[in-house]
Amino acid sequence: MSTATTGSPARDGEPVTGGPADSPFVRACWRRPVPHTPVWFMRQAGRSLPEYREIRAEVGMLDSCRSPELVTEITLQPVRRHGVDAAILFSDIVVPLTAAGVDLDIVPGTGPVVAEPVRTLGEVDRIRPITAADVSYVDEAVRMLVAELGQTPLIGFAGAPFTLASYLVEGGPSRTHSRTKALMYGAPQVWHALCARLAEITLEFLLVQVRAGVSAVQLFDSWAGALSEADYRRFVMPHSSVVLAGLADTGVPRIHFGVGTAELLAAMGEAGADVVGVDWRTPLDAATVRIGPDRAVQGNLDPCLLFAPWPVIETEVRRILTQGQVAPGHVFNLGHGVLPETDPDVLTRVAALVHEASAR
Ligand code: 1CP
Repeated sequence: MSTATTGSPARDGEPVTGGPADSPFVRACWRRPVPHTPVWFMRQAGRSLPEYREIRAEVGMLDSCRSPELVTEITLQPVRRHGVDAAILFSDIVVPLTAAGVDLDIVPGTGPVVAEPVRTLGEVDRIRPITAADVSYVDEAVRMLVAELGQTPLIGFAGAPFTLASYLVEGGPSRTHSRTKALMYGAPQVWHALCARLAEITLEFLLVQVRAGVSAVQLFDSWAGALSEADYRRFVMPHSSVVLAGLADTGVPRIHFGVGTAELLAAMGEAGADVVGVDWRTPLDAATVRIGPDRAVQGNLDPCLLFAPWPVIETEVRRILTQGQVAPGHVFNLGHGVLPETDPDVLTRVAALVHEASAR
């Protein structure tokens, strides 16, 4: 493979030769031919890796996200270990919220906890827009990583307005998202003001990552599956569309992912995605029918399957590769993040199997 990079966007015709923009991962996102199906794992960096746990034993989660050196090391760990086709920036969806002045912490064993939940217009107004300077540590980490990664693409990411709003309105993780929905249905003007502000913050956070050199972005709307399609289209999609449309001319593919989104797959594509992430509940061939021919798919091994005996895992990986061939582009992944108890050697073996079984 040539090492030449052309800064030109990979979209609409002109092939880009060499560099991460010509990697199997980015090519699959653009529905171009690939030498093998690319694979990475959501939450590949993190608690399943002993080398991660060792680093984190001494540093808090948000402090590690704000240290470009630690972010670089933690992001590279799964790339070295598993031979995956892409790295994902080590950060968290709540990092831009802290930069916007929200008082929150990531509590071990719980997740993000917000000191003062946001439920009124006055509280929305206190969340300020961010500038690149507010997240300069992210810019620095991405630049360091791009230099280290060479041909391997780096994925940037952010949380989508609904999923971020859910943490802000609930004050922390929620199973039902009941307060979030109460605000959405009961005070739609507050809801839309909150999501508009979050879309603005998310777009700037992603643009910082794109300007610093990420090769793709993923917008995580992890909890959007809690909504009906009608409510998704009315209350959420317009805001996620602002984010995705704001990235349309950057030349990097946009992945849009949520859990339990079988009924939302078409809408999540229409929101402005190049790749739609699919959880394990919908086979990729059926998902492709819903999403249509203009977008690639990403997924979708059940993370719990990694605890099954190897022959069971192998059968499932091969099934997903076969069903993924129906899609105009397929990036192999899990249907949601790696669970902390996962044996990392199994992930390495899955990555190797995906490469070997899909080699063309
Ligand atoms: O101490 C620790 O290690 C904390 C665990 C942890 C980690 C490793 C949290 C707290 N965040 C992260 C990193 C992280 N978060 C990454 C980078 C790692 C990688 O992918 O390789 C990413 C992409 C995220 C994104 C994220 N954070 C999402 C969207 C993805 C998803 O899994 O759906 C969400 C919903 C969060 C919130 C969050 N942060 C942390 C936890 C435990 C949670 C979930 C809490 C809940 O259940 O609501």
